[in-house]
Amino acid sequence: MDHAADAHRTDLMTVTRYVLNEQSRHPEARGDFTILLSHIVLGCKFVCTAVNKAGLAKLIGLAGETNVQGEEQKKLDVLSNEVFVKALVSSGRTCILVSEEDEEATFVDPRLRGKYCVVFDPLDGSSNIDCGVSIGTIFGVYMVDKDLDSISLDDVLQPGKNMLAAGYCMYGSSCTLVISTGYGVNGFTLDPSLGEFILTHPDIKIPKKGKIYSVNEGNAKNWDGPTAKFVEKCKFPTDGSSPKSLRYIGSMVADVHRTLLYGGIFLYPADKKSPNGKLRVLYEVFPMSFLMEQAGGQAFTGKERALDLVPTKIHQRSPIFLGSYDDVEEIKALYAAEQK
Ligand code: AFP
Repeated sequence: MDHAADAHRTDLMTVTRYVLNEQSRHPEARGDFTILLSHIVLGCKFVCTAVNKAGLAKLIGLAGETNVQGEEQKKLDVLSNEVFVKALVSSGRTCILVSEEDEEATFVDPRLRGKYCVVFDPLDGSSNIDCGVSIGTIFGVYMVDKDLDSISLDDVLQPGKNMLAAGYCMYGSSCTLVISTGYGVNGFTLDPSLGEFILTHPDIKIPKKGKIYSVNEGNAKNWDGPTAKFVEKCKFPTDGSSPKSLRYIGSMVADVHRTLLYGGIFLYPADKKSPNGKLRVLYEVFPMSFLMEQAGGQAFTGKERALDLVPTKIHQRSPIFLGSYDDVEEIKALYAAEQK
């Protein structure tokens, strides 16, 4: 038995320990955010287990189908939503929840209310479940600073720059939680033997310029001028540099995770058919833009800094270009040139 290695294993930076350390930045904090995060982490662990056994348990059947025991099955995204809603409400620290799965926002029962609003996509990329591609949960957290009896939808219809924290959990070859509380970005990997997320990617910084672009090129015929020019330049650079590689999974968490670690740009632009793009502002565009900026990258909508956008509807969409600082600068320059 390697006792030295075992002793080393007892000094692990778990996500809870990390957030408790972070709490010391705020002497007035009473541990509410740590409690909220531990409930989000519980939801991620539960969904991770469900995703891992999806093929075996036939959990991926359509909602309403029955399994061999004759019990009604739930589709994984429906199940994941229930898990997160229950985990967040039972934390006693939330007042408004916005989920991709629910048409309306959930206003938490006044007896269970706390000061945080959580916006989330419980299982993003779920059309990829059946073929085992990485999928994930995306979340963002706002704080309300007023009497909890007077909360309204406006408390979540805030620009992304007002988010207190954002993150995602990717269910892939390993289960990875990436989070920022506004002081950089850190990545944790679930150690299944301990059931704990361990800090494996401290202080993630995105390369200033990348060699990869990531987009659904099947939509190219409907793109606007700047997007078409940008992608053309990725393939046929005119400055003597090498062409970029194309990588596109079609699961935002996986595409953004690769972009964060390897650099490059992820884009889901507007097109003639979808003038606002596809991705949702509150629980896709904002959390990922928050993480990109915290890692030293940028996020742009085609008109403005993504985190400055003020949403007017909870399920609003926006075009998005995010990734390495220099790559996003290029697309910004193309849009600026078109304005002239
Ligand atoms: P699904 O949840 O329907 O699979 O959509 C995934 C997603 O919202 C996001 O994760 C992807 O980046 C994007 O859509 C992919 O969209 P396209 O299939 O249009 O490329």
